[in-house]
Amino acid sequence: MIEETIIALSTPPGRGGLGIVRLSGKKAYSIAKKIFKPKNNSLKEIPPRCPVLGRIINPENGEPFEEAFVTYFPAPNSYTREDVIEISCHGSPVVLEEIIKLGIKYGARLAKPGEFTLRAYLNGRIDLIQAEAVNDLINAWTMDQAKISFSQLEGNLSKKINNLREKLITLLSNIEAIIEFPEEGVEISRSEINQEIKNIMKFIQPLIESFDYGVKLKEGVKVVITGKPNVGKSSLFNALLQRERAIVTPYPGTTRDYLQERITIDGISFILFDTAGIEDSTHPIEVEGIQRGRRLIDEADGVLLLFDLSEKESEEDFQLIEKVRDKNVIFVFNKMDLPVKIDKEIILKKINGYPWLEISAKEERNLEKLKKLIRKIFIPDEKKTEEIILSLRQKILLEKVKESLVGASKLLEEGYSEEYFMEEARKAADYLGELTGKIKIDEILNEIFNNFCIGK
Ligand SMILES: Nc1nc2c(ncn2[C@@H]2O[C@H](COP(=O)(O)OP(=O)(O)O)[C@@H](O)[C@H]2O)c(=O)[nH]1
Ligand SMILES: [Mg+2]
Repeated sequence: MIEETIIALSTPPGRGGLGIVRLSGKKAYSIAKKIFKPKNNSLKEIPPRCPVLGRIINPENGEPFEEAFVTYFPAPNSYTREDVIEISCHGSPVVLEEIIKLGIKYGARLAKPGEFTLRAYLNGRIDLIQAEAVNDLINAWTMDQAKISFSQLEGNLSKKINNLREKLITLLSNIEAIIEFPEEGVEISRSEINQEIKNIMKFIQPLIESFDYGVKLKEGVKVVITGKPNVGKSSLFNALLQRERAIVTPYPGTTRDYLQERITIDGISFILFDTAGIEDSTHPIEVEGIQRGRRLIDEADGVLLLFDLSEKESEEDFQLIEKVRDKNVIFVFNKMDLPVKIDKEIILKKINGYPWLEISAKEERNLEKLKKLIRKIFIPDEKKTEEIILSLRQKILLEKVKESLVGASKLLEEGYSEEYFMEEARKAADYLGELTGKIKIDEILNEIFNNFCIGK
């Protein structure tokens, strides 16, 4: 399969200032020579790693139809380690499609999602953790997330994992040597071995724990705004988004389905939900909206429960407090610009100990304070590891590593013979190998690269 030359549009589909078509494989250069003529007639070959200006032509009739810069990256100094050609031209869908058609006509085939990166992995330029980081970087919502992916792309997490695997393998081969050549007189005590295993575990555990934070970074922290009808949920939603996304009216029951939008607070991506509120209603549309709101609360990372300062508290407010009590919740007293009618003391007694705040969604008062509170309360502790795991695949493998190490350590402590211990420890080393892709599993590769965009 790696014999084939692949081609794809590497910029997003649609019209734009620039469009880039990329080719990788043995025929990339010859295809470029066929469909591209440098402006400088004396240039007989396309020089390596240097953009050359020229025209794209249809070789059948010699007719030029686009101006382009072509860059040639000869193997192995390219993204895929194969010969790569990048054709940078106008972002015109018809022109780009024509170039791709010509590429296919002269020997390339359309690339599958992530196939360029897959080749970079198969050809040994990057490992699997780095490949996943490429996709995470492309899909990052915030700079914080992008920076983590970039660090992984640079190989920092891989280095750590490789180190641990090497440590484990060295330990195993030392033990093997002792078993095979007892006459050499080399000795490692069982407690020394156990200590070494525990040292490795010390690195694994924080990585596993970092996933809770990582997944929040990657997917966004879900925050649901709830409260009685008319307390100002949609107004707060709009104020946080800084645009009139939700309809706001003085009539209760305006929001029937829920709305969701992303906002970034202090480098973290939040998904904000405006709901219909949890009111008892009989209108079928409203009932459905209210049920959806309830489900959202169950799945939320955080809840903002709103009260209306300008209205007397009601039984409904108290019920709502009970409903969200076991959640990560911030209580928000809205409409602080109006005369107070609510008995705040009664509410505060009920929400004893939970964070709360007064705001005015309408006059945008205390919104910055609220954002700070959201950031503080709704995000799991930032783990003190340098590396943060963003991928579930990585977390699951790390858990398996841990399990095997715990097992190995137990076998040692319980006095089983070395063979049993070594079998467990070897498993851990294999899982670490799977993590970086040193050990290759085809189904996993499909799963990873199918999530990529075409052209990457
Ligand atoms: N004075 C004042 N009115 C507000 C405030 N927030 C919302 N409102 C008004 O309260 C009414 C209901 O607001 P809305 O956001 O639709 O409430 P929801 O039903 O909870 O989504 C509207 O007339 C808003 O203009 C506020 O902070 N101060
Ligand atoms: Mg509303």
